[in-house]
Amino acid sequence: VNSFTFAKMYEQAHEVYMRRCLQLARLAAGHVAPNPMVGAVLVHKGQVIAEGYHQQYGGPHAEVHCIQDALQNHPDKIPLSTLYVSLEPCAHFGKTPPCADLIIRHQIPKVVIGCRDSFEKVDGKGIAKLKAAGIEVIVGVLEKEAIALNKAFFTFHQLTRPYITLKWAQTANGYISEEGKTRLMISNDYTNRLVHSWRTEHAAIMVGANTAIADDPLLDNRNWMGPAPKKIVFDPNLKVPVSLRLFNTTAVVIILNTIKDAVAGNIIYLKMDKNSMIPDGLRQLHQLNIQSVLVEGGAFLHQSFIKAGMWDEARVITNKELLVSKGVTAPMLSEQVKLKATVLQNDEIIYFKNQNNSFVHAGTALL
Ligand code: AOF
Ligand code: ZN
Repeated sequence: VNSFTFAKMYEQAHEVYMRRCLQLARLAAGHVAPNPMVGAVLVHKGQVIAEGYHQQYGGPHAEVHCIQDALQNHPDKIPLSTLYVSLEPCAHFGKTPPCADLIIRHQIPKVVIGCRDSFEKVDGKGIAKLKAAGIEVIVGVLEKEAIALNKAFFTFHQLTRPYITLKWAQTANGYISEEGKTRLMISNDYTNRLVHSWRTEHAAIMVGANTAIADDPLLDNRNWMGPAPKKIVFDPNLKVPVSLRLFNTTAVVIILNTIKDAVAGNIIYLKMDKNSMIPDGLRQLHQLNIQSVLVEGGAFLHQSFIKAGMWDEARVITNKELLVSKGVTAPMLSEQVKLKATVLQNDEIIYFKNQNNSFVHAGTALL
């Protein structure tokens, strides 16, 4: 066995343990946002002796759970083990004390990290702290997967705007509405429920003023379990009446407009710059800590996001049996990477990724 093979073996071993971290991290899906999902394992002589993950927003981080597990079962082995963690250990006092300090205190000699944390209070400081304490640190094992796992979190912190998912439903021949009809029923019970699961996985849902008025949607997630997303109406000229059904809710409703900043009950009016509505609107949503938005149309709003280049993913539902002869055509994506297509009943569901946002890698965990 030559040294090259040894190197390869170690690399693969790192990946095996990191894969377990990612698996653990995913157990918290839906429970930790806007925090990232994070998993950790402690390995002693090739054996996993402890595991942990960030389980609850505001609760202990992955490293804390993992080290607690080790303290119960293998306390003597901790200073002789390697800690694997899918995200850089934190260095700040947030809702919990810094994980880097905990690792140092327990004299763990080596830490293998999936990817760096781009949250400004961490952003390399955790790695620096560990190194300064003499700990051997390896960064970037299964990095693409680790980033993809928390794609909204990284987009939010690196691009200072929410992660944007565009969603629309179209007929077999590419129309999203039919001329002369107020409502074209493209979706069915299956796709409706799917859309509600998508809504639940985002921090907010957005529609344009015309769609809000024409469809009078509830914009809630009643057909899926989980926290209620905020509702956003893109209404530059404030023409949407508050008598619409979407306002009849305890959820926060944000109205992006060009006229006023104000708060009225659960309604927040945010004034955007007329000349750069999308970038400025998104900047303000970032300030409100909204990490991800599902944009549900209509076509004009979708096109505005596409034109601004400010979108990350598109999810298109095509009813393969429905044809109309005249209407509004579906948005066009110029830069698109087709990631996956599935068929649900009579519908094809296609996922696209904006390839210009290169740092959000299409790892296995993307979808
Ligand atoms: C870690 N391990 O398991 C997680 C980390 O408010 P706090 O104290 O919970 O801190 C939240 C920030 O900590 C979050 O924005 C992210 O940067 C990092 N999350 N760090 O060391 C973990 N979940
Ligand atoms: Zn931490």
